[in-house]
Amino acid sequence: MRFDIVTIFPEFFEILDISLLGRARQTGLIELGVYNLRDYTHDRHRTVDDTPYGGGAGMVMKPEPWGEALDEVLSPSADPVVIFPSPAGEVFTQKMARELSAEEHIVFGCGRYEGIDQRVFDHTAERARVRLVSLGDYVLNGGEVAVMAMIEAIGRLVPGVVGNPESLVDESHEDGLLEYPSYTKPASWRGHDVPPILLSGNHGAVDAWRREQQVERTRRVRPDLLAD
Ligand code: JEW
Repeated sequence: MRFDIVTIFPEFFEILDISLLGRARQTGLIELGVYNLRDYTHDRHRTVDDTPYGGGAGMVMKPEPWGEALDEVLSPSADPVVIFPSPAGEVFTQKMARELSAEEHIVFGCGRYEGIDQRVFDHTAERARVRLVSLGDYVLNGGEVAVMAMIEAIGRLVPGVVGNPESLVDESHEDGLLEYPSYTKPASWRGHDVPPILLSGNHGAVDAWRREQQVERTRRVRPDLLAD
């Protein structure tokens, strides 16, 4: 899997060198490229934004630097997916992360200000599979934080990146339910005891209890997940 990121804040992604995916990068399972959008400008001030046609508050990202940056990042690629984080996109889910983990090349375009000139999406869609993706129904200041979250969610599903593949199937959202509560030693801590069933050694009873906890938790906190 190769991830490429176009951003005006390339330093933001330096943390990826030492996080979970750092190991997967050393082994070649995941490749990462980070591109500074300002490197694709030609004026003294390296301008990436301008005032919106039609008026209104704030600034919009100019199309030309995006065009040149994406020309370079997309050029070696057979069948890339280009993801633009956007509050107006489809909501990112575990299902989407699972699907994207099978891709060979994902390019992320990080907007700032009030967003990117619409023609960048339209033009890129003529050369690649473009998706506008929202991390959730709240407004961030730009796409960088959303891209970090998506890379972590997608990258850990790439075969070989997370140590034990069985630990992945048990997780929240993989089966449409929230996770069951977890406990470790000591068995009693500050007056709070581990549920005795977990100390019983009865694996069938433990599995049933955990499933019951998942359903109860999901019904209480996220009834919307049970609806579908
Ligand atoms: C998000 C990218 C780029 C994603 C999620 N666009 C826009 C916009 C912004 C502020 C006010 C109005 C529109 C900031 N912004 C982004 C926000 C992604 C950009 C600029 C984003 N929330 N916010 N899930």
